Amino acid sequence: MSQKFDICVLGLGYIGLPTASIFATKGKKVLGVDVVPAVVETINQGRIHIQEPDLDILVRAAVQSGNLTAALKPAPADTFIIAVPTPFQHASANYLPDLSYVEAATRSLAPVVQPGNLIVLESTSPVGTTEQIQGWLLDELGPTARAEDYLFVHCPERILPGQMLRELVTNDRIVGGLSEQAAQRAKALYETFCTAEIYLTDARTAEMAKLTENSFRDVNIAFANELSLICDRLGIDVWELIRLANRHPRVNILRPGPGVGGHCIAVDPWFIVAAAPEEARLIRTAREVNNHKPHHVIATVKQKASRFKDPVIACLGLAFKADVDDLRESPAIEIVEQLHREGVGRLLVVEPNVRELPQRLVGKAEWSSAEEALAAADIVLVLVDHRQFKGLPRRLFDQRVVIDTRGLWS
Ligand code: SAJ
Repeated sequence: MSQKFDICVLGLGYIGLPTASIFATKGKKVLGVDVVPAVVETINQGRIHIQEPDLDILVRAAVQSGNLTAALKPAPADTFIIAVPTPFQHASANYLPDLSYVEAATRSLAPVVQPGNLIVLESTSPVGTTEQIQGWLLDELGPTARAEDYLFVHCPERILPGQMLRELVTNDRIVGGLSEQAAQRAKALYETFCTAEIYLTDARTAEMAKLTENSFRDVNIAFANELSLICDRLGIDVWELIRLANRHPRVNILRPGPGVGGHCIAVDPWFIVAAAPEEARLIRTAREVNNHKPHHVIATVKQKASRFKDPVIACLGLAFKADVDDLRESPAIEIVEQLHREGVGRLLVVEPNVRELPQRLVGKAEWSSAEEALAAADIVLVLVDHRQFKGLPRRLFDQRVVIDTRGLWS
């Protein structure tokens, strides 16, 4: 590919794809790169492989304008944006961050990068990663390459799944540069579509800011989840309790749930814990409290189910939160799977935002409509507070044992 692009975005997932598309609709020539051929093909047809309200319209517009093309390999560009996953290794590896995708994406730039290029890390990353990508790139370019010839910044995304396209434009952004010049260049670039404030800082502070935001939310959800356990023990309605406590002018308790899902809040705090294990005691404990919550829900269901001979359990919702179809790291799926493993009863699953039973639950649970599941159920387990469930007539829940992990009607 000989054409020179304004921007080359590596990773066409939940962050890379909207970012590449919005730049393209603002007139930038964008190359989107993904290692999965089916993703590249889908996007080049103007279609999408992930679900997010209105993303299909944006991508179609970007591709039809001729400004967005997808490919398997990067090509020369003024700016490279890295938006690949940064998962963590599981408990056995002490939840250490896995930077292999960031490293591979960075090294793949070596054949095309030119002095003067800006390299932006958007992926949520442990403190020090922007310095590391500089190191990997220079290593790949060889001994003649000079660090000062390339500009590096971290510009974390903060968009909320379900509201991504609005938040992409209206959220304030933080740009942390390895140099002032790099940060200024990135600011000018993001002003192409971002209408909010763009704050400049150094790369390490920007990395930590992103991790801090998600840890703040995790700690606050853990407080709500812990309250729900305490209330279960003391026979208090946690939703009523929180509603009343929140009438205090300086109290704003979040909502308990079946656990914390998604691929951000349940992951990012571990990056802080891994970097400062002795200091990050509250952050670690919050993670543990939230990780424990699905087990509490399972124990509650088992206890209620023991009253029935052949219990039928209607499980309402599989997504990781309300009104999205994203099933990744969803506590609801973990709970349904474990209920099956423990043989707790017949499991009827309802998920209005997904077309069929996810592969992981095939043979373990039955796909059902809300009406059928509620008619057949002895126990109704509310796992997600989707708007479709809020609209169900209350009489359908009468005579059932209801375990409402989300406070559907609160
Ligand atoms: N949850 C609760 N109780 C609550 C709020 C959330 O149990 O009161 C649960 C949700 O059900 C879900 C999980 O927490 O399982 C996470 O949901 P969320 O809506 O809090 O956050 P995400 O993961 O969709 O998006 C977060 C956002 N971060 C913050 O709000 C600080 C978003 O702005 C980030 O861009 C995103 O992480 C990310 O990509 O890092």
